[in-house]
Amino acid sequence: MKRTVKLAALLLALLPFSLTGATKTWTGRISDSMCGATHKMVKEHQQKGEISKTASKAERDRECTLECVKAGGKYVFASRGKVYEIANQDFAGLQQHAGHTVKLTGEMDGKTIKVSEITMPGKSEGAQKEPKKEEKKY
Ligand SMILES: [Cu+2]
Repeated sequence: MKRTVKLAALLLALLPFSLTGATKTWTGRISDSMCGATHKMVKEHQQKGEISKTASKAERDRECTLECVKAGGKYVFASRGKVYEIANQDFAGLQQHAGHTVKLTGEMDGKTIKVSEITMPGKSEGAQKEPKKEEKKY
């Protein structure tokens, strides 16, 4: 039973790839162009009162990304130590998953990705690995 479901999911997942060829999925974090892979702006945001000083690491990463974008930064995708630009900044999932570790699907052109889908990895399988409080918060 489980096997059949997995196989069906695999086939469904492969279908768009075979059609376009250039579409891929990566695991990484939605960050911002001011911070890149690490959120070095957190302290600055906290001094301005934009981020609570008692915020958890996950909250800080998320708030930092949102505040940096508000301040003129752009959403970026940080994966395996590299930072990729995102072509379609207005993609709804970017704000929704700011600061989150996600599975991002899109087409890469040089160092820029045009996003077509953003999902949270392990929501169905390894949900217990992720801290519960983060789900409640957002
Ligand atoms: Cu930031």
